[in-house]
Amino acid sequence: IEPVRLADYRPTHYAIRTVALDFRLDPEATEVTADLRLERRDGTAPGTPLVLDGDELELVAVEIDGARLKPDAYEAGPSQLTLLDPPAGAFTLRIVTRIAPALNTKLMGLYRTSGNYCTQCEAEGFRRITYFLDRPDVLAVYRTRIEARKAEAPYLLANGNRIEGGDIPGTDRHYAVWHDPHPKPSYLFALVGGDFDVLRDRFVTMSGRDVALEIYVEHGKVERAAYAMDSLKRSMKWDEEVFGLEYDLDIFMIVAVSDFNMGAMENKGLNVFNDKYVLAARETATDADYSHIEGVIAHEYFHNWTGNRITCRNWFQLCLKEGLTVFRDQEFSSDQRSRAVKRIMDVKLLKSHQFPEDAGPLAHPVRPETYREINNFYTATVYEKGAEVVRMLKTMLGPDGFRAGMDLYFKRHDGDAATIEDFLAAFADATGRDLTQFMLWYRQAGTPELAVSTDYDPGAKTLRLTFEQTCPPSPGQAAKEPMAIPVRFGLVGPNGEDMDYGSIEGVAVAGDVMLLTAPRHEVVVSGVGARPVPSLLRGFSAPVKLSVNLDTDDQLFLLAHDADPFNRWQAAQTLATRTLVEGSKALGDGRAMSIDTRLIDAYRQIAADDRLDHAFRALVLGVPGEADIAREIGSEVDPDRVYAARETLRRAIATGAEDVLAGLHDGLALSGAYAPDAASAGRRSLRNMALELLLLVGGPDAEARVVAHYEAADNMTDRYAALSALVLNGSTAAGAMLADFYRRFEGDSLVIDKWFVVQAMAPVAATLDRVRALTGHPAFSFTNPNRFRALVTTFATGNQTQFARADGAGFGFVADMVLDMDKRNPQVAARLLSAFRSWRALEGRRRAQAEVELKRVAAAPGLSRDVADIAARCLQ
Ligand code: BAL
Ligand code: ZN
Repeated sequence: IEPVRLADYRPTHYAIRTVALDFRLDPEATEVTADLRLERRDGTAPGTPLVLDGDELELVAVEIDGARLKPDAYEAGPSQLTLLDPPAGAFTLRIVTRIAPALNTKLMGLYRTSGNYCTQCEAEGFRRITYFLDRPDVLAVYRTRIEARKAEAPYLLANGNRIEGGDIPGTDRHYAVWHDPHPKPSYLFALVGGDFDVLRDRFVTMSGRDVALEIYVEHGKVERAAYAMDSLKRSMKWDEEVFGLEYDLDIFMIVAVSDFNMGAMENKGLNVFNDKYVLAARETATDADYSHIEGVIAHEYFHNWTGNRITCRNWFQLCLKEGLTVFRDQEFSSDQRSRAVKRIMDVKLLKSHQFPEDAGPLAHPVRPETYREINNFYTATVYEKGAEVVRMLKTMLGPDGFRAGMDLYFKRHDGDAATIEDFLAAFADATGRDLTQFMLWYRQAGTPELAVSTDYDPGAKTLRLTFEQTCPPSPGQAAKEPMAIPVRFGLVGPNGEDMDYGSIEGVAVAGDVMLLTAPRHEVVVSGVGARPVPSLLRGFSAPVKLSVNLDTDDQLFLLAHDADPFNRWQAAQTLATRTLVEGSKALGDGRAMSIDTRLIDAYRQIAADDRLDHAFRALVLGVPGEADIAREIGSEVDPDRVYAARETLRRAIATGAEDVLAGLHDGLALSGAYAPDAASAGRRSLRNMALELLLLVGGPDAEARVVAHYEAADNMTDRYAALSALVLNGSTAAGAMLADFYRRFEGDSLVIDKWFVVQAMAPVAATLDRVRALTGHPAFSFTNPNRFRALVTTFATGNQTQFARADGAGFGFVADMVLDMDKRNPQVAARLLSAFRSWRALEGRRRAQAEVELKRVAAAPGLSRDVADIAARCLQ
């Protein structure tokens, strides 16, 4: 497959000014009439052919200005329509296509979900509806007419405002017409037709626009949309207050569907959501679900400005809208909840998903310069690292400089299809800063490594800090240039408080941020009255791998005293990681694992410290995940040893803090009405962490405690915490509890997904057979992406020991699933295959097994572009 390259970008020869669409909805034969008002762009020679994209389309008719085209005037196939000699002036092209939503298993374009019609057009799904210049730099004003049988689709929705509608006399059909005044690219087009319940509300914007808010859900689920509605109103308010951005239509709609490839989609005025990010009730959704709903509702809403009003010139610029919008939703959640806790959770996600991606064969820059299949670039790098890059910009420019840059970006580019260069130019121009070097964050892949050595001279009262940055090679990028790395810092004095200091030489400093720009900086801090422990990269001020020559005592000191909560958490992670990396090596050599008792004491103290946030304490007690440890080990990884080391450390913490943990579990139970707010959720998270650890101590009491916790639970967070603790621990009572859980929630598909997830994660040899058997369970489905991901993708990405079994059977099963799924839904298949991305870091036997399976997939006939691309890149 030929790659698409950024360097080859050219604007289109023709512009599409307006689009009038007419849909006659039918499951097997929907007819789509598109009237496109086109004109040649300046500089295009008359007679230049017009080449429109298509995908699996059946052409019914094509006309120009009302006259049918002669067969020799065009060439048509399922994936292209070419007008050989278009008119010299502006003209209207009418294209009639026929599509079959019921047969659309890729869930791109127009498809069916639970008997309703819906669309997904990002990135290249619009071409599955009609022939079009299906790329983000072609902006047009859309008018959409939809017609359907009234009984089948009482609601007919599209982008913009509804301008007309009614029954079609003498038939059982009706219609609606929608008009979206804001020019938009085709990927933001949406249509929904179906039968729903609707939750309605209103929001008055800061300039007084009265906006109707509507959330469409499956019948009987309207109460479960209340939290989503509340999150939407808070998001609208927050964007006005923090960024001065206001909503721009009279209606904002969200439709929740059960079959969806992504989490949600920001179509103008008509967001379509995976229902797991809309529906929540106390008995069915965990606290994590609630916070995801809040975050995703905000994310899609915020796209209205960062994505829709200003869109991407081409798909290489995907991070222009995604990285920025993730940053915005992270900031929103930080303001709504606890900033420190949110920051730790975001960095955990970055380190466990993006760092491994950046360290393996699928590594790519935040703004890639080449792709074979754009669907494979909706990645942790584009989203999460993209958000970190925006965060660094704010750290470097300060809040006022950042806001000035954002304001200028909106002022300059509203209505444009823009680039990362445009984005950075707005900040450079608003602040007078040179961001040339900063641009490398968008262009260079790989996680920079920052090694720091510190040396205090008591005589001279100086602290010397030597910083050295390197960045490992990544595909297509052997050598890297030094990056601009903002390091937020403080010096923690002997009394545990931040110390004052004199001048700083050797690096540019603004406030508490040093800006590293060279491969090496020798920094001297003078006027340092006593030996400090430097606290570096506070708040994780740059997405780098930091190593500092601080010993255990210094790290314990930071864990106990650092004024920056993120670095307190990081100190615990650093100490635990050292213990686990050493421990897994020791276990491999047949030695016992050594655990410093001071570390266990520190965990105990954190657990017991009532001055600290509950959620924060729970996060500190969560030792690094298996993937994090594997990444730290780097090569020749044996997942069984990693798992054993991790369990040993967790058991040591549990044993060392047993009385404290029991006190927390007994004392933190909440009485009264359930609330999903951050404080209550934090309390539950600490109590559930205590429960999980207590089970590791063992004994009949521990298991009985978990069973009692399950029985007493009045919400899904607590109930599911008990279930996962038992299942993941391999406890004898797990089987009965799984059966009970299934019975209780049999009709509730989002909860049954959880039942599949927890079984796929069990780190025991029987899991593979169990997962294979569950693919035959009546509740399993290859057609519902959430269900397939719950069982199969969770097994591949959330169960390191069983996916990477030494006998290769886990890899073999997942490869079979990829090949099966690829025939139906290539995006879901490709996502599953990317679970192999760290295969080269495994020890020899497993590595060989993974390679066999990857090669088997790569050699299979008829692969989708999505899967072929991931297989080839994994093997390169
Ligand atoms: N644009 C795809 C879904 C999202 O990131 O919002
Ligand atoms: Zn997004």
